[in-house]
Amino acid sequence: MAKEIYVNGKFYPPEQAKVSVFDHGYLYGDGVFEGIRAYGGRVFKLDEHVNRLYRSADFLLLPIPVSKAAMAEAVLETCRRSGIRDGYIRVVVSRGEGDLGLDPRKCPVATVVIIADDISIYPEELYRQGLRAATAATRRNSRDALPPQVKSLNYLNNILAKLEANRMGLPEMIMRSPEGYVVEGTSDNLFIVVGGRLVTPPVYLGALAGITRAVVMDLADEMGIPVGEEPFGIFELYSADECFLTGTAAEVIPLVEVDERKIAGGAPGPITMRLIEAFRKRTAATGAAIYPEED
Ligand code: PXG
Repeated sequence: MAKEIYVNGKFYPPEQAKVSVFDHGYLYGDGVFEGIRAYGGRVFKLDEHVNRLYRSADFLLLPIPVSKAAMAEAVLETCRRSGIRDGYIRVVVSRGEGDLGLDPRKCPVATVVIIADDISIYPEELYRQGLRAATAATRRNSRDALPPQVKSLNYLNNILAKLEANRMGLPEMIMRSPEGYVVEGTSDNLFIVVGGRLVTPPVYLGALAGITRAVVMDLADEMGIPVGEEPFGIFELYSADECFLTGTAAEVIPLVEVDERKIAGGAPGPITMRLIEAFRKRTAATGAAIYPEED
């Protein structure tokens, strides 16, 4: 459980960890975030998450008041103070406290919050049986408006899609680009397997450059499975040999039904199962040590 929460360089018990109602993260969704996992006392892909956080903030011209190295150390220290070995870490950087107007010049310093908590994950049987999903009516944001590569505090189109999922009693939705290409889930990237090859939508179509996505591409490479980043539509999704989603929380999870159509006969495919196993080995064996004295 989160015991001590990092707010602007200091640690507070959860009930005392507070951010101003004048913070532009609250007033305008003006900020960025990361969701990170710890496995067995190690933070998985910590530098990659920190780098993505700073890239997202750079796009918003939002200066983060600590160095990347200090941010990585603050993440580890937050885990230590919460006694986390396996868990979920949320880093939030918002524009900071300002007045009620939009102008970011009124917010002299960004607010940095780090929470290390338990993780709620999909039940293990879903990794053996696979998820059901549907295509959402809500599209990904246009890259000409707010590029979806920016992991910003404005997740409203993902939330609208999640509300669709809730209404349909489904755990996930598949989101398309404004042009109708298949892009990703509400908080997961998507892969299909076609003729022994992995295909995932390119980032320029509006997919987040997922850290889990990159790990899966790397694992596939090591396993000699070809991988391509290519645009595809609903036809390729419905007729794929296999399909799975990837994300920090979901890891690698099979998708076996979309829009009440079975994919690959409605059961997880062999390449998906091999990748799930390889991913679990990778998360168990690598990462930044939270408790270095144990190494
Ligand atoms: N696409 C989107 C839109 C995301 O928000 C991913 C893909 C997967 O990326 P990573 O780097 O995690 O492999 C995300 C992940 C959660 C949660 O608690 C996760 C995300 C956002 C909000 C909540 O599962 N981001």
